[in-house]
Amino acid sequence: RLKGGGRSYENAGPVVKSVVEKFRSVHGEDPKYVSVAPGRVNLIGEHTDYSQGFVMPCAIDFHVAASFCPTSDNKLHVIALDVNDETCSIDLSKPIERDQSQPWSNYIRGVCKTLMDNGHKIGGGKFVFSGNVPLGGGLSSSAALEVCFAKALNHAYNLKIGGVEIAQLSQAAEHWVGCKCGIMDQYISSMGVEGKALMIDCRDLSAKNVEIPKGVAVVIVNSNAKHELAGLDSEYNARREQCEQAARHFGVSYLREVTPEQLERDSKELDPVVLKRARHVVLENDRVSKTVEALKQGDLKTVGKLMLASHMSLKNDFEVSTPEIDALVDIIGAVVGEEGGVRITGGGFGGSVVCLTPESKVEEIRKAVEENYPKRAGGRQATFYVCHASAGAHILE
Ligand code: GAF
Repeated sequence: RLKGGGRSYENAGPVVKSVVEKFRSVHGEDPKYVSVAPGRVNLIGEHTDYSQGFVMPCAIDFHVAASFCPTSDNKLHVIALDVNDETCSIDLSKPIERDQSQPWSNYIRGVCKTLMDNGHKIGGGKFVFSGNVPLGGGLSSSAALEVCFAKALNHAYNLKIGGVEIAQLSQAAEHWVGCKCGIMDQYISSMGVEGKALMIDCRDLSAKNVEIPKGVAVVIVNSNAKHELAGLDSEYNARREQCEQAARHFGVSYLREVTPEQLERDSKELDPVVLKRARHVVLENDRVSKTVEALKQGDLKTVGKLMLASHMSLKNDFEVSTPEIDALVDIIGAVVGEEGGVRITGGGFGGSVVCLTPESKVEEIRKAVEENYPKRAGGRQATFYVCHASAGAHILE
């Protein structure tokens, strides 16, 4: 059994191989399991999840993997291959605190804490992590890390936690680290379906599979420009507070309850900035439902219009875009024309755009980006991925 050959992780890709090999070289034995959790790209429905609205992401073929073996003590020993093999030890019999000298470890600590706070009995283990989700690319590397680890502990300690609850606990871990995110990223990382996007209702946490029409490519272009501002989390949290303020104004718990008609009718007294945020959320929810319908009909022209409207709303009303992202939307939009669409994806303040396009246009888009983006982004190059909608988190033995 320890010879390897029969194990499903032996046939997996390079990230899994690297965590298995590292585990062997450090611990002198095979890991028992490997946990894998993907990043995501959101096709439409941005900054709506924490207002209990609709989102439509798919999991992507970039992931975080952890090789691991449970131990009989109360200590976690964790190696981060991508952070110069940094190691952290967590003693589960002591209170769990954040460690700002190893920011990556806080996601691990946060997952331990939320699992234990919710009554789940976990014990020690040896873990090696690595991943290929581009950091800072707006593709949810932190959610992939949390979900990967929660899934691993769930398996190691037979906790019997379902996929949606794995997502909720991972979201709570992210809150503990400092970003008051919605549920989208952890949900899709845990629950993603091979070959499909999911339309998630962030109120009842149900999801419907959405087919990506045949011959349509999902292209991600990373601007490679991060805008730290006063700290990304604080900008994000400020947007969330503004949405909550707007909900209070309309007398509802979440903006999901507000219709476009009510927005129009009852917003006279609302602070103008808060009104812009609310308008984005209310109309974006509507766009998600319309996009699902248009995709079902294979109507890429309508999908493209909705994606552009989403982008403009995130730029002008929600104010989370950047000049580099806007440049990518212009450059790609000019090639795609009416045959697809492009928009900012993820939380914003940098990161990536997502484009739905006929496969036949992918190379033309790549060329246009290579040629024109550096001119508009101070010499910066973008990174181009054609991605495949992938399955959610899983365990390899
Ligand atoms: C980030 C958050 F983590 C998500 O919950 C979501 O709000 C997204 O930004 C914006 O749609 O990825």
